[in-house]
Amino acid sequence: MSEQLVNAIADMREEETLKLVKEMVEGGSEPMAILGAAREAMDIVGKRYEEGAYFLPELMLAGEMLNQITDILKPELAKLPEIKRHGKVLIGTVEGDIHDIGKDIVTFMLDVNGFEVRDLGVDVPAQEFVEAIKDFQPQVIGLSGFLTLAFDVMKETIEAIEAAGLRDRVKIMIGGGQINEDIKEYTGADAYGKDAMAGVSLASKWVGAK
Ligand code: B12
Repeated sequence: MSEQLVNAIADMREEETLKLVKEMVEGGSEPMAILGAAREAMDIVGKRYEEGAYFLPELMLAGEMLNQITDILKPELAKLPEIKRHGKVLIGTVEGDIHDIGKDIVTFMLDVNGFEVRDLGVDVPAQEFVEAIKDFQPQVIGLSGFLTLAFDVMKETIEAIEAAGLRDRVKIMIGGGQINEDIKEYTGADAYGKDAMAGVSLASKWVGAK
């Protein structure tokens, strides 16, 4: 069924996609596994876009379908065993990048796991992160980005936090479609989280939650 879902999303069959997701949820499929299939489908959509088989409207429809899938899964995700913690996380998609579906899932998962999260939204300038750190006093910062140009912007954002004398007060995690360990090294972040649960685990570890 998971393969069927990957194909339905990748081929832009919206109605079938939503029907399948509902059936999978009712059949007891793991919500994280359903998200995994959606992510696999997004890679196919991305490739078709790169190859010129899909255009911007398809990317947009893929984004919409993903949002609808997330909405169906949210009540299920909220039922996952809660990891004990408590702390503040400031999150946002870095300047120049407007992808927010992945970030919103991370925000949601942090929230249902009891973190106080301030979400600065998308296309967030470095200085806005700096000001929000002063105001909100988070222990953890989450930077999200899906474009390759986000790598440099993440680096600049972390440099701005450092220049403001705030780097020692916060742990910084980064994530998003193309982010990996090498980008973590490049940007000077403390860690890279491959998915929302990794973000929750990192934040929990950093605030000393067991
Ligand atoms: C949907 C989509 C869009 C939608 C976004 C809608 C939205 N509201 O977000 C729209 C149509 C708006 C869009 C626009 C563009 N897009 Co686009 N898009 C995609 C697509 C298909 C899916 C992205 C997505 O949402 N994935 C699903 C989520 C759930 O992703 P995820 O990685 O599984 O998320 C998890 C982790 O990454 C992690 N995570 C995410 N953030 C964080 C943060 C932290 C702190 C942590 C710990 C973890 C974490 O947790 C998430 C949940 O588990 C990708 C292709 C792909 N393969 O990803 C292209 C893609 C990212 N887009 C691309 C491009 C080129 C664009 C445009 C430039 C197109 C254009 N010509 O205008 C614009 C960019 C505009 C801008 N300035 O940002 C390229 C980027 C290429 C590159 N090298 O930079 C991609 C890779 C497609 C491709 N292969 O060419 N896009």
